[in-house]
Amino acid sequence: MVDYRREGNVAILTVNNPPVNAISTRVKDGIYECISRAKNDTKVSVIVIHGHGKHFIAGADIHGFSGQRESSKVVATLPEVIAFMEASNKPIVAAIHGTALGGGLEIAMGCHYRIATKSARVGQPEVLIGILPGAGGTQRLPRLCGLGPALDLISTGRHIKAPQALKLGIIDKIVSDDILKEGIAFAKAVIDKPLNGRRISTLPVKDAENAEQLISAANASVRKRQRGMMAPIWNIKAVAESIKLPFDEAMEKEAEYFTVLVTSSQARALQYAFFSERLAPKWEVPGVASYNTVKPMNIKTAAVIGAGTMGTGIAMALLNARIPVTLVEQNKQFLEKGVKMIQDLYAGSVRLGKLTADQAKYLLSNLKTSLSYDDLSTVDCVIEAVYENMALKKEIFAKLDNACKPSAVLCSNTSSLDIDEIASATKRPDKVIGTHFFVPAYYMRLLENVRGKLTSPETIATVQSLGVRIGKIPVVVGNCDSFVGNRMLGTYTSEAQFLLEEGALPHEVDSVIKDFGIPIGAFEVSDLSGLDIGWRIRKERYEKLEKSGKKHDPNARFINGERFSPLGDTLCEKGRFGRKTGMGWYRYEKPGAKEPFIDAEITTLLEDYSKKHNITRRKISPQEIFERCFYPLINEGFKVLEDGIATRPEDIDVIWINGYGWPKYTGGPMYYANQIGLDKIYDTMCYYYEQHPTSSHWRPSALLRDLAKQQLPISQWGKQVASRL
Ligand code: T1G
Repeated sequence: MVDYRREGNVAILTVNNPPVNAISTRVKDGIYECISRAKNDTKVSVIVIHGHGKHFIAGADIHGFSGQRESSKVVATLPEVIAFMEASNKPIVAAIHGTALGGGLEIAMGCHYRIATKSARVGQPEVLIGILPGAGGTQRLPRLCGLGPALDLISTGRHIKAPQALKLGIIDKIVSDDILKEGIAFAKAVIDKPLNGRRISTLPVKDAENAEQLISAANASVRKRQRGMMAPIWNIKAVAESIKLPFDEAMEKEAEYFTVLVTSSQARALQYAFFSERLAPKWEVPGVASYNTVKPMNIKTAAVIGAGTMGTGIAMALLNARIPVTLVEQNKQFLEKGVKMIQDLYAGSVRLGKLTADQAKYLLSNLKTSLSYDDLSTVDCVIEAVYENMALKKEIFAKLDNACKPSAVLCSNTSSLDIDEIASATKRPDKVIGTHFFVPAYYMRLLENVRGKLTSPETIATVQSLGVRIGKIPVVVGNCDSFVGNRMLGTYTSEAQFLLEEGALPHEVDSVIKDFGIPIGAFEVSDLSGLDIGWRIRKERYEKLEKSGKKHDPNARFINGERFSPLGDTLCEKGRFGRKTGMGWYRYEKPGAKEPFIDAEITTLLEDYSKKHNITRRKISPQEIFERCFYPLINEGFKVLEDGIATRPEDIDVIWINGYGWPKYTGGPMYYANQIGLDKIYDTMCYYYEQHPTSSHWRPSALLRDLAKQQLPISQWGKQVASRL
């Protein structure tokens, strides 16, 4: 785990715990033992510590917080090991490459010098997994780089690159990529230098005089950006101790606050989410194939069909990953508008300092445009992103099938339509798959990859690997109406509207949703994305219905015996499409404005609606709003598992956290259900099903019922799921 060797008078400690050199008990013990050995070795004058493989040390082993701890040979805790390093009279140099994160940076701060390669990153990301730096990070970092930057880094968990770390004084020098050679050379140069002033715990906190202002600014930022999370608050509290107490006493406070957080349900949920996000790309379709049995195709070039918001966003996601893209539109004007959108977004990134002008120019140089599918004969992959219309998509896929080489993978960015039907327009259904991106596609991390009946394992592997390459978290799901995310969302939006019919107002429903931690309410999001989008899809469904001989009544509150709310259609008929028209479920100052206002017209519309349909409006409690919005959504998640549309509960949680703003600190809907208690969810579902028998989303899932009886931990639901498929 930690290797020791000596080169002349330099002791070299190599941490070797793949894949990221996480600090397990054995690594901690190994560091202690090797430092002791170096201290006692009279031939050693200086010590270098570095990491084997891609990283220096990426922090404590996250498995260790909830799982069983390995027993330790050495009694010292990690903070004690770091204090032991700092106290050494032989200088210790941390030679950093890859990342020095969490406990990794804390170990580096226990050293007397830190050097790093230019691409190395450092940070204290503990807050992101619900805890705080528990090995002196909250006390040494403000001494090293100042209170302001330390509060920022520790409360946000963001990583910074070596050049910025150098500016902040976190590292002493940037060196070439041959990190060990550089470490040894640096070590030799500091052998005789006095260590006074190099032991960070002995230094004063920089910027202490501005503490009050800096701490209150950090707290204000947390309240705004990390609403509902307890860890950022405790992280700030721990850093604040650095200006109130001497180092040793403040370390005791750090340990105390660490215990509060590490035992919290938010920390467990965040750590579950951490591992779930890393599980998602490792797809598994029981009985078909899995990520470790199939090789993906290498995508060298891609095309995107449609230069609207979605198409341009997808093109940017590909360009950002250095994949050359041909953007195709049917009309020159649309194409030019799309290109301008991309150029403007890159120009914005340059203004914000996220890209240099040269980088933006390079990315744009990989963008080609075309008005003809004939230009797509050599691309490896095409992503269609036109509006949701089956006939149009089939026409496009038939054309693509003719124009593209036989090995090209054809993807649809549909958010709800049948992938098998789209694939049926081609002679290569094995190479057709859904790649459902989320707006804005260059930013949102979720990629819901929808496999059709005939999609080949190689095609699945290809889009999963493409997803990782373009920085997404790809999740494989099966083909059904609206797939996983939107299928579950459907129950939530329906129920939110039923609540309006019965007495609630949009802002009342939205505030319960936001209080739970979803950043934007159901009606606010509907106004943001435009009510007309759903209306267009519904109108297609009404047309289908009419074609099958059933007349659609625009006032109908039931379709095929199922409760339905025509309120969304009513708003659209009045031209209330949301923000873009300055009115939707809310009123806006002008079209395109962001701030929603309660609209008296909507209140009157709802009252008239209830009267017309003989519904007595009543005050609906926040608890009822919560259960009615979220329990059917959770229940639908169990049905999705039952149907084999998702194969793991973790995948559903990843979808909701990364595509729909579900608060990560609750772990996702399935994990959260487990926290509430599946028996409680099941009983509540039964209760509401009796009240609302015409809404099938209240019918409790059989899987939920069975799991509720068994009280299995979420990691073992898979067996139940597999036994049903
Ligand atoms: N513990 C255990 N496993 C870890 C790990 C960790 N800290 N970090 C990564 N892994 C696993 C991960 O699950 C995956 O496993 C593999 O490594 C590659 O990761 C004392 C209390 C380092 C930037 O929070 O941010 O220190 O899926 O897919 O994109 O005060 O991993 O292959 O089986 O993410 O190249 C603080 C978390 C801990 C760092 C690499 N440290 N890690 O990214 O690969 S708490 C963190 C990351 C702590 C101290 C406190 C990233 C990465 P598998 P990956 P990557």
